[in-house]
Amino acid sequence: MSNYHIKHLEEYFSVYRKSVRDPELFWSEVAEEHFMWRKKWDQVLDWDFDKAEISWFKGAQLNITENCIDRHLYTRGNKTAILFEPNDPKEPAIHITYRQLHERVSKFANVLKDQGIGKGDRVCIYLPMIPELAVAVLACARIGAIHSVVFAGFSATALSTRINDCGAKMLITSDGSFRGAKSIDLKGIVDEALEDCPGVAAVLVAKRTHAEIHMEAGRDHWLQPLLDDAYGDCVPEVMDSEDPLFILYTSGSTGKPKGMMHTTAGYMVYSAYTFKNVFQQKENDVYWCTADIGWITGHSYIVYGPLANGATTVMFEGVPSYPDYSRFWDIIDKHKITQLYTAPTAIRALAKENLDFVTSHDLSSLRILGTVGEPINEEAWHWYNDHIGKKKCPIVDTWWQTETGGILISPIPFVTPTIPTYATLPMPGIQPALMDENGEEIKGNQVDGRLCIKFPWPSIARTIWGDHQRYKDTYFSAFKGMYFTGDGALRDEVGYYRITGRVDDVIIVSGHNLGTAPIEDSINEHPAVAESAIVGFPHDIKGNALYGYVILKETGEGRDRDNLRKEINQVITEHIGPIAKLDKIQFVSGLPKTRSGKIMRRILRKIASKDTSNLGDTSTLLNPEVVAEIMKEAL
Ligand code: 7RM
Repeated sequence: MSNYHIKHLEEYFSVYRKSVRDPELFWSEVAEEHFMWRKKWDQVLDWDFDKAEISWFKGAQLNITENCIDRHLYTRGNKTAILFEPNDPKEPAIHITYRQLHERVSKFANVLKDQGIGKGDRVCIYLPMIPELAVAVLACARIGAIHSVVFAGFSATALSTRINDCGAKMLITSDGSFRGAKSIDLKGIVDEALEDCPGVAAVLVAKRTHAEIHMEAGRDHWLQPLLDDAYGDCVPEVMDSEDPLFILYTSGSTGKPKGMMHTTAGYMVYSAYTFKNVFQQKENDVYWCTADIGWITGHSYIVYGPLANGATTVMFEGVPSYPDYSRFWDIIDKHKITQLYTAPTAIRALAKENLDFVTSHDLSSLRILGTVGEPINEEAWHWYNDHIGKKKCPIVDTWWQTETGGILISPIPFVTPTIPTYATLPMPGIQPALMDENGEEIKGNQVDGRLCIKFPWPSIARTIWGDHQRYKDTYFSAFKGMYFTGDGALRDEVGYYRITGRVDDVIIVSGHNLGTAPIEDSINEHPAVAESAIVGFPHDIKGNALYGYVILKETGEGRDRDNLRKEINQVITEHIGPIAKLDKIQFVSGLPKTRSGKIMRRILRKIASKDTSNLGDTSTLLNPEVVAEIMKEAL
């Protein structure tokens, strides 16, 4: 039996039991079996959830890039590590082998050193999805600098807030970026942001769009000439297991963004372990995660997890709609992708388009499909299953968070039987608990509650950068001795988990707890509905009533609105019951979304409650124009 790679359901159960019975033995075996250590640990785990203190593999020494790159050179030197697919399909794709990656990362690392960056320094990376982004991340890790990647769709204010919060002294960026037919003046945004960032002494600028940009003398340096002059080998910095690897910001429900800090050894072990199992990776696979490296999904499942396993990982610069809506399917066909990992929001957007975009491409290379980021509704699940996987590819609905570093609940494909909308079973080492409002654990099956995790796993975030108290308050105070996820979940009769959404999205109507996700699911079953979002608003008698924002498909556009409203409520009544009927239904052309594709319900709640004097922080909004439209037509 291998702890590292699970291939049968019985094996899953026995590995899982072992991981709970003796977590330290389990994780130490996984860590021994598959990674390269400069020095082994003295203690596997030390933890205290009350103080929010966790360390794994204490006393061990390693460098994560040795695990992700160097050790593959003997066996996979000429294998593609990173396959870069540019925004413009007419531009050639670039295959970067492990050997080339080694050289590029080494050179970049030497450039960082020449610029005075060393172990423990924070380096902010604000780059589009070009190879330099992955290389910069790895170069930081090579020399022990702490990277903080900021998604290149964020505004100047969002960027400067993050730079200042983590105290970055260097910024790595590019002249501009391509997104579909648009090119974006990234450096202009950087210049604006840096007006408020006195701590940034140097900016390295990669060339991508070749746009004319301002270069601040003494501060800004073109990257390429520095790389050309750099030495192609860089001795990796020997890091302690608990040395910080990166800081990644995630928005809280209130207040400023939280800089989640992840450390070296535990993060490496867990991201690699879950990648191997959740994607059942084989040597000749071509794996594609469509996320941006600016999110945790990109960190763990484009860069670190795949590379630690010697996989080929695709980096796509563009968008699903350019040059047309067949781009994803075109890339799968072109590169013979074996695993596709994407977000429900992308699936819904693509499912709205003509099916010819899909059927004109050969998708037979696909073996496994994945989703992440939000609950997937049944309709989208079936579309993905029928039209993309041709009913042959298991769908892994992976539940996790920036804070968890890796996937916590997910089917293992070809091992765990899947059910639409269920993330199914915990990964080995993960001990979920459902809690009630009184802080008691709800035992048994066919129950729902607040989702907590009872025991640490290797890649749990160690703190919020600069604010350990907030880390403790946010995650370890709601339920004593537990990590609180902020999500609600139900456990069905066989013990499968279904994530029902953020618990702050639960609406109590006439004393009934209603999750927004199941209502949205049922509305989306209506043939004329493309997408929807439900929020609560105050109601004299019921306490709260439901307000639905609904995007229609083209086929619904010409129809009588009041009839549609009746039909939608009829569908809800059928699926959930009359209690979940909507008091108000507003038809909209879009929903306010964050740049990572999550609906900003806070704004929708305010509009529904006619409380629009202060919408709060909207700086992470992808489509602010839609907010104005919704407000104007609010009911
Ligand atoms: C990986 C990521 C975390 C929040 C999380 C959930 C929601 C993520 C799923 C999901 C239902 C899923 N990190 N979420 N995955 N909900 N099913 N498979 O998304 O920090 O950006 O977001 O996303 O609410 O708490 S994140």
